Amino acid sequence: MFEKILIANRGEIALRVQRACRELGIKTVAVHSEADRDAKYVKLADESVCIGPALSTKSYLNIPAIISAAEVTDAQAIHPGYGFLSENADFAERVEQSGFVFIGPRAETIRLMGDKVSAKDAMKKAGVPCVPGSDGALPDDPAEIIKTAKRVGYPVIIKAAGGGGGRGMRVVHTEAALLNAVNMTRAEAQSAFGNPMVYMEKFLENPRHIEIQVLADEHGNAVFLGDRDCSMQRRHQKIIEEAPSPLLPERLRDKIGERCAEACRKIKYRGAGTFEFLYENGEFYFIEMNTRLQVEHTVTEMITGLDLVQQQIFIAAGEKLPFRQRDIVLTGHAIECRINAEDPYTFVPSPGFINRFHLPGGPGVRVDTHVYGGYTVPPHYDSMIGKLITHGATREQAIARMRVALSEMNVEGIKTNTALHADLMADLAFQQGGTSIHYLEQKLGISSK
Ligand code: MV4
Repeated sequence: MFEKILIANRGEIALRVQRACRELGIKTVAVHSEADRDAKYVKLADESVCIGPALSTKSYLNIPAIISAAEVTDAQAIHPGYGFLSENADFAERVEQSGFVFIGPRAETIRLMGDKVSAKDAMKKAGVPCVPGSDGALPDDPAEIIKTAKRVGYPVIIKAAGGGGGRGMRVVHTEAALLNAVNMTRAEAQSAFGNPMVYMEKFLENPRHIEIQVLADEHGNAVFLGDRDCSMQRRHQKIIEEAPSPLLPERLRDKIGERCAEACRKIKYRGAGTFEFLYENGEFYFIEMNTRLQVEHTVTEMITGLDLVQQQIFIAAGEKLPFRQRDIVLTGHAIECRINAEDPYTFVPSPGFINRFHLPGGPGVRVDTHVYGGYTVPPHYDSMIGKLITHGATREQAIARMRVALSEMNVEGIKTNTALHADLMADLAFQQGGTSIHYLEQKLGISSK
């Protein structure tokens, strides 16, 4: 097992990884920007290294600075968290070339999944159901593009191979608009991702976003850890996630989960991963695979009783998964509310000094945060300051616990989105479950783009 791990991230996930290490008796190295110098989680780490100024590109995205920090502290492995360099194949490669273990999939797997065309192709071949569409990237020939759209059927969506997470997409409703949309998406893809490749899919009008969590080791073992519903989102920012997905028949969950685990075995996946699907009319359609730990891994932890960060570490150390699929039991229901430093209705960020910070507690309540009274939320990074997670025997109980937890939570000095979460816990459609990816934007009265 590793003796020392460097955590190449900040905020709540840096603290989350640190806790997992400390439980295992592994020493931690925190890296931080000048803006995060005084954060408590930096002081809590066994060692810390300043890797640059506040601007992410000069610190948390600064590959040479992070590798130097691992060298001077003699760390053996690097955990990338989520965001920043977590899905950067070049970073994973340079970490390994420098003699450290990257806690995540092999660089070539990250690269495969980073290109959405090659990811979809690999998953199709591995037996995962995909959205009907073009066979790979669209060709240049306009006649071929028109033919493909006719076969797929309007509306279609044009997506950039280098995109993902909602960047570089365009919906097309008529043949008249097709070629222009393809050209525009290509041009944007070229300038945003340096890759003009685009592909076409049938546009699903009102799906839910359901994802499957997997773990796979280097010895050919893979399991799925149930599913999560992440449909409650605005402008591709998830705000509430839950596990399991409401109103999803158990038979369908097991069937799609087994397909994902089998795909992991086929592509020799290693580490934690997430298969993202659109779910509509009882069918799953693969869209992307995430090769990192996700923000919402916590709801899976609550219903499985597993520590996903520790499992990542065991896998990276070359161990075998300590369980089989039949050992994975999903218990109760968990909900996560992302607590953001922002106005609850305009979504304008609200960084600054927090003079009072009171956390909820009680049975089935978990809070993952690096924040405390007296902390200043820096303006340079993502506005998420923590995650409030509740677990209950039923979805109703998890919602009731969330309602109470939100009422106890008190953050003074900055605005947070807790009022929006309280509104959603009281929302009848949310309570019934199964709302689509468009529900929140419709409720807030804004268009989906
Ligand atoms: C789609 C889609 C409808 N049909 N693909 C947006 C993020 C990216 N991961 C994929 N996205 C979508 N792909 C087809 N064929 C609708 C979306 C989409 C979406 C997906 C998941 C969560 C939120 C979303 C919000 C708007 C659009």
